[in-house]
Amino acid sequence: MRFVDEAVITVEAGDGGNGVASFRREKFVPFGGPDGGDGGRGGSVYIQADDDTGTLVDYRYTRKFRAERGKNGAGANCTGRGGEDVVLKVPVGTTIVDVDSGDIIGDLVEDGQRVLVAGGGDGGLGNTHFKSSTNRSPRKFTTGIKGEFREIRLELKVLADVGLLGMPNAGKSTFIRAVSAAKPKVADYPFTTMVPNLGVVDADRHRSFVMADIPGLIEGAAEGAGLGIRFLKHLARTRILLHIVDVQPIDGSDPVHNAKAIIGELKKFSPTLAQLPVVLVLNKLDQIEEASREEWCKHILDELEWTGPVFRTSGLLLEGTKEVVYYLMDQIEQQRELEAEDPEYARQVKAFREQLEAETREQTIAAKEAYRAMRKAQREAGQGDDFDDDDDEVEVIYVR
Ligand SMILES: Nc1nc2c(ncn2[C@@H]2O[C@H](COP(=O)(O)OP(=O)(O)OP(=O)(O)O)[C@@H](O)[C@H]2O)c(=O)[nH]1
Ligand SMILES: [Mg+2]
Repeated sequence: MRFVDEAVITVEAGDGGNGVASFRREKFVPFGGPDGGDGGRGGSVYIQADDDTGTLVDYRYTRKFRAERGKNGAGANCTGRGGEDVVLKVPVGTTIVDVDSGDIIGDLVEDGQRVLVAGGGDGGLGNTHFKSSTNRSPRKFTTGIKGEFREIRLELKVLADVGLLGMPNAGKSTFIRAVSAAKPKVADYPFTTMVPNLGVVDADRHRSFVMADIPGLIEGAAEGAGLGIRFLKHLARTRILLHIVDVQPIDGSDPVHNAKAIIGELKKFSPTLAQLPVVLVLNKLDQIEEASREEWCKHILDELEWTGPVFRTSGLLLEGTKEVVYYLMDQIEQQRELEAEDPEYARQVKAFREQLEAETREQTIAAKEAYRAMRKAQREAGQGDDFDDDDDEVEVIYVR
């Protein structure tokens, strides 16, 4: 399956059916009164979050959606049948934005949550409505109202409590495999992971949280290097970032330099996102001889001037990973409790999230435009391929 996290579609509700002018025709009733029924209401278009939908890929193929028109009214005071509604299913975590105004129409964060995006037009009135003491046989009726039309952008951001952050090959996917049932591909080359993957991490039987594995970041990502920053927005709805650092990269690069580069890219992408709590994980410790491990870790931490939480792990050998899980679970529970108990804290969190959403949306759109401009320039210079950037094919593994 392909993973698509953005799509622009048009939605058009059904027009209302027309009212009708009709008169009663009955045996032995010489002057039958008006009996023209109303038109039916046009069908509406709704968008609904659905746990079984993991991507917006369908909206890349079909981009226009129309609901049915209401039927016209008929004689004998028959109201026309209403048009059928259209319900479009999207993944949980989809935000719906009106393209013209830029307004957010809805943010679907729960399975089954639904929002109206285009309202069906009301049916017209039949001539019965226009009967009066002075006009007993009105010929007047009204036509149905047009259904609403809108161009909307669907934006998917995965919903997770913890987001993995790190260089390609740092061991992010191995880590999520170690702590959850998610089984993203692991390989010894960079950019193995091309799309976000989610895994449910069970701390124990009744306590769990969701972790998101996203593609690796490299220095210069903000300028489009590697896969760029298009996936960073998927960290915007997490509470905690888990920064995985390979203590002995196979390419001989310096872990300190790498870690600084990641933090730098994060800040460049969104200063607000960079304010999320970061937990550092010094990973692949099995690569270093036991005797010099601690010294090497201390060197890295000193160089980074790291004062935050830190763990030492081997994702491959499942060493130290449980401790990380317990720590994260405790932090998440504390945050959840505070939010439930302290309205002031909850208000601050909400304001912070709103700012984060706005900032990541802006950045993602700007990055996309810059990328398009770069590709266009490349093509015009006869470089690059004719590949349609909107249709890049990627595989998704979506475990929740
Ligand atoms: N020795 C050792 N190797 C590891 C460890 N964790 C991951 N690896 C290896 O490092 C390589 C990269 O691991 P991945 O989990 O695919 O890394 P990633 O961060 O998801 O990489 P991208 O998806 O490319 O960004 C693989 O060959 C893994 O087997 C570890 O703790 N110790
Ligand atoms: Mg990976």
